[in-house]
Amino acid sequence: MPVDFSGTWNLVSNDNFEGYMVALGIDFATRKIAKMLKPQKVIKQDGDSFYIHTTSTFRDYLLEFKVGEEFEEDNKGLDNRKCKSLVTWENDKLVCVQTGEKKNRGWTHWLEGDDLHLELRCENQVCKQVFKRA
Ligand code: YOG
Repeated sequence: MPVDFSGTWNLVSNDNFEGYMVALGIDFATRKIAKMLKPQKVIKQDGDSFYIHTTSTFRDYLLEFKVGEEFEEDNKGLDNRKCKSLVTWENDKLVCVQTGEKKNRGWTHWLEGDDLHLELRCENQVCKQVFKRA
């Protein structure tokens, strides 16, 4: 059975989100708000087609892609930098490389027990998030 990330997921931990936001150049006032948030992810997966909607009381971000097909990402409402993104499978992990102005930018999703894990990377910073099913 291939892995299926579909579902509604609530953030339960968020390690070094501050460092990740600093690396992205997010200003102090926005960081202060952002780190209080408990975002929710709604993921719809149909084979290699993904819809990932990250929502919060402050801002939301929608990403739709197919694994193996590079796309333009605008990061609207986040750092607003455009990049070229490519998501691939590495075994059961979903790995995104975001090529652009920021070095070493990307993220990895995987399932561990009943939890959804997300590692967010930018430059020398790694943020580790864990989500539980709503
Ligand atoms: O997820 O790319 O699931 O897109 C990363 C926030 C905070 C806005 C959230 C809004 C980076 C202010 C998306 C938080 C910080 C701070 C809720 C992570 C930037 C701005 C949207 C992400 C992938 C993988 C799918």
